[in-house]
Amino acid sequence: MSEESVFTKIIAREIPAKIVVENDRIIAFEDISPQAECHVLIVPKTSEYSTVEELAAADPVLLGEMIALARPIAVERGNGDYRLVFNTGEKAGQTVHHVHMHVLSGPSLTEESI
Ligand code: D5M
Repeated sequence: MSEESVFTKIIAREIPAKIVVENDRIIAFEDISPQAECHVLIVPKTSEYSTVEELAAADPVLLGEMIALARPIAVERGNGDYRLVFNTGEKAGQTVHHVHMHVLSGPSLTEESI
């Protein structure tokens, strides 16, 4: 990656974020623009991967570790059920090119909402 992403700056504590959970490989923090009562981003600390398909091909275990964090976050901050979103590519709305998983949970999620 040529330029540091905003997430790399959060990981380095160069800019603030509301951190939810962190371990040696992953950080999770509140989305700055929440789309549900619970909206947390789960982000691998490495900046090697821009998209979920790159991550899945290179390190599926890390992807699994990210997914495993979703349930406890949704239980603690939402209603227990959750939606995972990986926007992949600019035409799908990806604005930060450091792979990240949106965890959405709460009563505003409906079958109709995206
Ligand atoms: O999602 C990128 C997401 O990143 C979007 O929902 C806003 C969020 N974002 C951007 N900057 C910050 C900071 N500084 N803190 C927390 N959340 C942030 P995408 O899938 O790329 O559209």
